Amino acid sequence: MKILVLNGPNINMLGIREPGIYGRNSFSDLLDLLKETAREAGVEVEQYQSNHEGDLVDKIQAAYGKADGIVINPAAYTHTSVAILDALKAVSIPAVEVHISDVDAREPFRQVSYAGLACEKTIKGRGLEGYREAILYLKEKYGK
Ligand code: CA2
Repeated sequence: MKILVLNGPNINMLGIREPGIYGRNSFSDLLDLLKETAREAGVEVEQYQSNHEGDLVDKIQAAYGKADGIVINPAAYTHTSVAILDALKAVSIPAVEVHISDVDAREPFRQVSYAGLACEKTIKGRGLEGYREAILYLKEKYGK
């Protein structure tokens, strides 16, 4: 089973500032967690991070016919991007939305998710562990 993990803008800056919101873990810790989870679950995980909306759209389109599941943290694009929503709908690959912080407990604009409309599950406020939960959920439901 192949799972594509997508991360949007500034996720590569994790651990550098705002530890009260995103925790002390770095982006490199996230990459380690993904590798460990892939091994544990027996799935193939590809991670892609970009600060550019179109690059994320391109990556979702390229997953068509290749990935069996998508885990996506669109970061700030969560709250603005109809393009990412449309790309997820176009490929129709089972997708899980992840947010490190509890977006519902933050500013009102963070409580709107476009991408989430194309995701069958949203995990928020669980820190990096949310990515692990999302991968295990997809493996459990669609694993082969
Ligand atoms: O909680 C999440 O996972 C978010 O998707 C993270 C995004 C934010 O825009 C979303 O509303 C919620 C931000 C990504 C990381 O931003 C940083 C900001 C300061 C220092 C380091 C990273």
